[in-house]
Formats: sequence, structure tokens, C-alpha cells
Amino acid sequence: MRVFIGLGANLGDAAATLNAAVAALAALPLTSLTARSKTYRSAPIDAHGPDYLNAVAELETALSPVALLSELQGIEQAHGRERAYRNAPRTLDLDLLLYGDQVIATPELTVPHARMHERAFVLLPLQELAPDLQIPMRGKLADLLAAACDQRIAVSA
Ligand code: A4P
Ligand code: MG
Repeated sequence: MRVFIGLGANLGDAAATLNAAVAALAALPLTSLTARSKTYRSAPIDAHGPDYLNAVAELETALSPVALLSELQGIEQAHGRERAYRNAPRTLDLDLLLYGDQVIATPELTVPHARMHERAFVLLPLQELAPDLQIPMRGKLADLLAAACDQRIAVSA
């Protein structure tokens, strides 16, 4: 299955954290890393604190969606993630953005990720990896990105 993971960090050495997280994704069982976007710096959306660093990774995996979510949460924990409150600043956030073209709506998992379609910090790195992508239920990536063009984001030095 072709899968996209959103990575975000805005505490500590965020660049190093993202690189370590990508390495951890590449090491997951039944999984290979097929691509990784550049790292982007973005203004916090619906959140406070320092700018975020964001990136998107593309995986090929035989893990189920729930098994993959559990692995993502394990990697977050390994990087000292504390869930103080919703959208609290975080050392590492890993979101399951897309699992093929599947639509999943369970209490623990919503795919496509519920807010990805309105967030430039997801859409821009995703466009780098898959410019012609269609987001299930949401439409063309390029159209969604155009609607989010007022959000501050740039490739990180
Ligand atoms: N969950 C449901 N669907 C998913 C999914 N597709 N991927 C559940 C991952 N998790 C999913 O997540 C809470 C619960 O969501 C999980 O237990 C899982 O069962 P969380 O990571 O513990 O909580 P959170 O981080 O407070 O919420 P969430 O949903 O990750 O927040 P968002 O919406 O991802 O927003 N601004 C910039 N510039 N860059 C950012 O990276 N990130 C956020 C976090 C806000 N603003 C940002 C950024
Ligand atoms: Mg999350």
C-alpha cells in the first residue's frame, strides 16, 4: 500500500528530530521508505509556540492502518512526546495522512487525516512528492493548495 505520513516538530532540535523520525519510519517492519520531502518551516496553525518544521514521507507498507498508527505513536513516544493538551507544542507529531485511496472513519483513526486538506504545511510537501494526487473526498491537491496560499511556509535552510 502507498502511504503518506506527515511529520511536524516545533520543540527542541526539530530538524534532527525529523531526520531521526524518517529513519525510524524506514526501519518499520513490512515497510520501505520510498520518498521524503524537503523540510519546510511553517507558522503554527491553530496552535501557539515557535514555528514548526514539517515534512512528508512516502512509504510502501504491508502494515494495516491501525498497526501503522500504533507504530507512529511508538516513534512519537520514543522522541519524548507529551500530550499536554490538544495542539500543544510538540517534539514530534506523526500523522497518517493517506493510506492508498482508502477512507477510514473509526474512533481512533480518520483517513484521509481530518485537517490535512486545509493545511499548506501538509499540502506543499505532499505536492513535492505527488503533484497529481487526488485526496479522497477532498479533490485535487493543487486546488486545495491554492486555497491555502495565505499560510506562511518556506523551504527550511
Ligand atoms: N487520529 C485519528 N486519525 C489520525 C490520523 N490520520 N493520524 C487520532 C494520526 N492520528 C490520528 O492525536 C490524537 C489522536 O488522533 C490519536 O490518538 C489518534 O488516535 P495526537 O497526535 O495525540 O493529538 P494532537 O497532535 O493534539 O492532534 P493532531 O490531530 O495530531 O493535531 P493536528 O491536527 O495534526 O495538528 N502548525 C504547523 N505549522 N505545523 C504543524 O505540524 N501541527 C498541529 C497539530 C497544529 N498546527 C500546526 C502543526
Ligand atoms: Mg497527531
